[in-house]
Amino acid sequence: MTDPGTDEAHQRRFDAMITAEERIEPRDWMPDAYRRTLIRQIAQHAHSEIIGMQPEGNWITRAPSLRRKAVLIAKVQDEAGHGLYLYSAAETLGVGRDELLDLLHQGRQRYSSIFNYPTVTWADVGAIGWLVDGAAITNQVPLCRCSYGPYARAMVRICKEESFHQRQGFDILYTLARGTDAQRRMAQESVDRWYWPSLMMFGPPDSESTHSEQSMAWNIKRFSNDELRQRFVDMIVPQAEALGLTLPDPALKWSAERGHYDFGTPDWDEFMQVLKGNGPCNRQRLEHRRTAHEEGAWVREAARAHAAKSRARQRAAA
Ligand code: BYC
Repeated sequence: MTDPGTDEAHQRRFDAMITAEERIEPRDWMPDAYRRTLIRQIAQHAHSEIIGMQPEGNWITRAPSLRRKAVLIAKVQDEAGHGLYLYSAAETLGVGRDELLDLLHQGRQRYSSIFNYPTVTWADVGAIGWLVDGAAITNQVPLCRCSYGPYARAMVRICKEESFHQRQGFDILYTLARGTDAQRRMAQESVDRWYWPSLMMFGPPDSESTHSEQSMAWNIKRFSNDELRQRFVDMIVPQAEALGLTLPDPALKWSAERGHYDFGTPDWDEFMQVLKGNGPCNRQRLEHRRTAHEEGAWVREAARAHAAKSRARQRAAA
């Protein structure tokens, strides 16, 4: 049994580390609720990375040139890599990757709402890079200063790769926006579809966010959902101008008084429906993931057999 006196001392030390902006490492004592919050967020983030491979993976066979295809393959591979860093970070908190994947497959853990929308045109690959990766960077750069060491360190590398991803999305849209009329229309139509869902990526409004206050007190989240959403809008408005495309938001307007762009309200009913599993592609995404996992069983088995053989060989040689 743990001694309550010791727990109190641990809690005091933990609180002092958070106040001093120090990093919490896997072997440090941490409150159960802190551990559970991190597992929830990191797992959700990892699941988003691997489910996020599907909408873009859908275009690998149809990319319009060899160069675009090579770049897209590399980007989708990067996302698998991000998933791996993040599952590893979650494992330092005492959960297994298999366990987390089971929870995803059973629909008991979430992944980002954004990946439940379909990629119906090539321009969607550009819009995902520009808007979705753009939103991801805005959300994730502050996570490089998250109080949990392994998550913060994973974020540094992920953010570097995400900035490159955003540039490739911008480049696709820039090319289309300067192409034929049909290409320009395709780019605009795609931005029209992805703008609102990308604003929803930051989560519900602060007034509805259940976890923000505690996560900010623990230095897991450094800014609220609405603060990051505002930052994102401020970033993309001039970028849309450079692209020569418009954002489908009649309320968008510079506010000299606030020093920020005013913008409209996303359709939060739609967001809630997507979270409940009723988005356009929820069922398809999970089904595809489960099938990929089942079909990959022989790879995991072969890797385990190989590891066992290598260990046996090492033992024999020692
Ligand atoms: N989608 O209290 P709140 C990528 C849930 S991958 C689904 O504000 P929190 C990429 C939330 O979980 C990008 N669910 O929550 C990959 C909670 O429900 P539960 C992924 C959402 O955690 C491939 C409830 O709503 N990035 O960039 O304080 C290709 C209340 O919300 C969403 C990350 O995961 C959502 N959008 O804040 C290209 C970043 N929003 O769990 C690109 C790390 C909220 O109580 N995560 N919910 O049932 C975070 O920063 C935070 O978890 C969030 C939400 C800002 C997302």
